[in-house]
Amino acid sequence: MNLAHVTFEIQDGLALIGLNRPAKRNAISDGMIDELKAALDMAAAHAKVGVIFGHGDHFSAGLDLAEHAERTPFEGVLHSRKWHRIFDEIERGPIPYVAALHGAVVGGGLELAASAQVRVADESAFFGLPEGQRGIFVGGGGSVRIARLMTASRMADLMLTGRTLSAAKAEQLNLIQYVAAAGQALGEAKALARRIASNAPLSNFAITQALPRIQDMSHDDGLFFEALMAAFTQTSPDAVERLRAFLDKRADRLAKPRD
Ligand code: 1HE
Repeated sequence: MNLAHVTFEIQDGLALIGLNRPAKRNAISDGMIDELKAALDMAAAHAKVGVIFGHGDHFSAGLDLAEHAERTPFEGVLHSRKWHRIFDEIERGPIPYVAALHGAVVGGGLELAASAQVRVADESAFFGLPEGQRGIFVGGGGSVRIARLMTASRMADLMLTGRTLSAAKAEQLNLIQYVAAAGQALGEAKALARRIASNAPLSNFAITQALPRIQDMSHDDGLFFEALMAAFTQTSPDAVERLRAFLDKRADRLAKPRD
């Protein structure tokens, strides 16, 4: 597949996926979402971790409103369900993702970012859900993912008032985990991704596959599923060697916190 709205590159075992419609502020069109799906498939086949970022001055201005204005309600449902499938591939797929955020991270752009396991934003980033102003609703999984990250009440506030949040505020409200200096989001995201890539692949798989599903379970089912997953990861030769390396004092000890 020729990519026109997304870039794809493998670098140090990482898949770098760039949203690439800067003239339209990386608004997510049908073409872009199809290419994003193709890029996710390539990443799963060739990389241990993916990094999603935006070319130009913004991560993404969200849904392509010009295309959306032409959709019938039924087409709207199908469109939303397609985004759900593709963003689920990021949140619950075979490899973890780090989102590198700057500029606008709004609407569907924030829904995309929320599907990554780790989000790092630089100081230029601003976050918002202007769906109320546009007369629409979230459709990319935001009412599930964003509400869980920041609480439904915080999300309702963003949607009702249309206000935007700075990176510092977004970190305080659990929308993101890291704030980087201006221009450093991608560099930080790659550094985090390299660190994640050094984990046992089966542990990363368990984290991306099991952790979000356990959040959907009852207390008892969650604990049982956790025990099965723990036993399963422990059987890999990788785990056996990593545990032995620690006990033989060949493994790195934990570093002190940076902040
Ligand atoms: C777009 C879009 C878009 C820009 N769809 N074309 N998202 C929004 O409501 C955010 C809408 N965008 C903005 O508020 C601003 O564009 C920005 C703050 C992100 C950037 O401002 P600025 O001044 O740098 O750019 P601009 O002049 O507004 O936009 C440049 C071009 O990008 C312009 O097109 P041009 O042909 O006139 O040059 C814009 O029309 C175009 N553009 N954003 C289409 N979003 C699955 S449900 C998810 C629901 C949502 O995502 S709702 C939130 C939608």
